[in-house]
Amino acid sequence: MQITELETLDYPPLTEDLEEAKAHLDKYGMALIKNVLSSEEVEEMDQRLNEQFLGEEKYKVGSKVRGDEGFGIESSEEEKVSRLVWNLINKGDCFIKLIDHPKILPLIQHMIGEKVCLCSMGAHMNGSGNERMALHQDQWPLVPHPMNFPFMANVMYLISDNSPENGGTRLIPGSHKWPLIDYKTANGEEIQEKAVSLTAPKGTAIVWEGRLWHGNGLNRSGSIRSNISTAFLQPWVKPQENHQYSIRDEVLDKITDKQKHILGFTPYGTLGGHDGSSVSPANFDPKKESIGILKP
Ligand SMILES: O=C(O)CCC(=O)C(=O)O
Repeated sequence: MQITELETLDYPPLTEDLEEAKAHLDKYGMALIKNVLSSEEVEEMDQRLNEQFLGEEKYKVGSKVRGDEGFGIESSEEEKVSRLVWNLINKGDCFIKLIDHPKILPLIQHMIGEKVCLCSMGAHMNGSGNERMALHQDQWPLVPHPMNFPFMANVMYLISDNSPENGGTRLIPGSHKWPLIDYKTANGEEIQEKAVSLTAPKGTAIVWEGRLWHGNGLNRSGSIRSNISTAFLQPWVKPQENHQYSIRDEVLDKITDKQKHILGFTPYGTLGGHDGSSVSPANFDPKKESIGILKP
């Protein structure tokens, strides 16, 4: 297969129509959903993210990156202008609604099926002066053998306007239907050229399936570009974030039963339960209820 034979499409138009968005996902492997977040929601999330960025900076926690670490390139502390602010569920009530956003969840289910599990939720806060991350497929590194069906899907909520100037997300529409290509080929010049930063206003959500090639762009705008990634899996795959372990107690009280299902607090068939999955773990307290050594 020649690289020139790999079909690419232009970005689909923004839409607010659910059925049109599903058709875009099938054709392009992605959809751009307009006005998913209101300006008040965007402002609240933006404020919280900027505060968290500085807080993680102050306490020297979290992930500081330049962007090109996936190529094995090392950079100095000063060059690491971006932050990945992980596990937002613990970092502000405003993010909890993204676990099952009603305008987005049906699109995720369209791609990977009715039962979904949250892989992780984190902000990509790309600083000006960053480097481009390697183009990748989200689901590719997760399994020992590439599987050519979508078992993962991602959403990026735009908290900043995205444009080529501030390193808007770069995706290759149509690449979900490409034959399997290796990481090195995908990051060669010919394919890199096909991945262009999109232009879309804050409040938009980019939704894509796990086989679509994508990455971030170069931010040279002088300001941070923040997008929130909320990735989902079919429930048989181990998620990036172990939510049962990492969600703080005070946050757990604010989470609905439906959200707990998506966070993996319930078994899937015979998988992921406890004590043989015989107990519904939705309100299970692992410290009190696991059966230990018993004697007659
Ligand atoms: O920050 C971006 O624009 C892209 C992030 C990304 O590639 C991802 O979340 O998989």
